Amino acid sequence: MQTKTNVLVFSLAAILSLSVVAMGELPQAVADKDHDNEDKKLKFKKKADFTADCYQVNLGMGTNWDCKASFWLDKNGENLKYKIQIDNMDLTGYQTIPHEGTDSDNVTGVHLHDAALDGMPHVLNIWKAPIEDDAQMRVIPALGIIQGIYDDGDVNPHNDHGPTLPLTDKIDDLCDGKFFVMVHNGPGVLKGDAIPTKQGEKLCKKLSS
Ligand SMILES: [Cu+2]
Repeated sequence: MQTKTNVLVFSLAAILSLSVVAMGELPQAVADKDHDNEDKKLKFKKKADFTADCYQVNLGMGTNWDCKASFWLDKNGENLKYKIQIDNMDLTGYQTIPHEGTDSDNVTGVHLHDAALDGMPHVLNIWKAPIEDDAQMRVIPALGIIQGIYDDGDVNPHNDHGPTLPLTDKIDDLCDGKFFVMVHNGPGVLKGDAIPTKQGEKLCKKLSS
């Protein structure tokens, strides 16, 4: 039979051991929160470092096709996380009803381009044609979302339409607002310039110093 003292001692011991467990686990919990990316142990801020609002650059496109994108650069300038939201176009299958006067609203390719380079070639091939180079790329077709992380591991020097280039060689162009996302549909193209936010400007300053 337990005495009152025994119960008290037992309770104190239990509370102390729980506290020790909680204190021991706290740093791990913080670390997990910082590294909540499934694919890579990276820390990205909540707010974006670059944002892009798309506009139509070719005639003959569906009037309500649109996209926007957010980008996050890690503090070492080695990984660029992106999230592209495409509206009223199909990534796979038939998520939207084709609009009258347009043959198709299917996306044929999504890329990052660099306006500082001759001929504005690709820096990253994201989706469909000519190739998908980002190992972390994920698509949620029903929501029109493409996301991933661009890093130097994605480099693909194949020589046809556009190679994927090392991100770390192009950070200055990115920081200068020269990167843009393109969503292709045959002759139609949506274009969105990745413009640094205040937070992105600060990070770019740090990286260039
Ligand atoms: Cu393109």
